[in-house]
Amino acid sequence: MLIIGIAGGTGSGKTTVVSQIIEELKNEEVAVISQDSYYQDTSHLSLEDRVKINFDHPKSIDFDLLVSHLKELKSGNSIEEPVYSFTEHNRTGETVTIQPKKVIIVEGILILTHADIRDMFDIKIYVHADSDERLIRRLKRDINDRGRDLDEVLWRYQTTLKPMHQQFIEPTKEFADIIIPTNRYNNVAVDIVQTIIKDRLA
Ligand code: UZR
Ligand code: MG
Repeated sequence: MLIIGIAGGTGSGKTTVVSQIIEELKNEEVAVISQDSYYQDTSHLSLEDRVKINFDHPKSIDFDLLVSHLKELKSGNSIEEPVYSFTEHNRTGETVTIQPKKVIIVEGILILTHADIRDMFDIKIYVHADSDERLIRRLKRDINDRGRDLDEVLWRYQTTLKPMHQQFIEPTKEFADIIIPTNRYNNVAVDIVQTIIKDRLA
């Protein structure tokens, strides 16, 4: 089994890189796990209080559960990945069954901040885009897909996303084996990663 961690700031293009990497893999060969599914269970809080959570701080992630799930997969067992709701800012109570696969990809802004998780990755990737690019992408996504407005997104960016990025996310670049620049479309880096995967699987 090959476990690949893909980190990078919000709007850096992690999701795009993941879908490009797995394009040539068969469904039965790969599973993708998102850090978003592992936000802490916040059922004990009201929605009003959950909105105030700092979702860009490492403590918002249930790393214990993520570590234990990766260990299960490594041992050949399936896991129940929690399903997260961005409108409720909480787990839905539902889960999806993830079977162990030859390639497991874990993606998320904070996944390289945790030493135990870093140790479990065979390949660590950091996706880099300039902060203005990332802000543009984040604005478009939050306004078009998540029903937020311009002022709210900019306020969150300045007060939370930017400082958390500088404090926790950007420094994890030094742990990366590969840094993929995504200011523009980049297929060379993806080709290289695909070649490494094929090589390891052969
Ligand atoms: P990516 N996030 C939400 O917007 N709502 C939640 O309930 C949980 C997380 C955001 C989080 C972070 N920040 O910046 C982003 N906020 O999801 C990470 N606010 O996801 O890497 O796809 O941008
Ligand atoms: Mg994403």
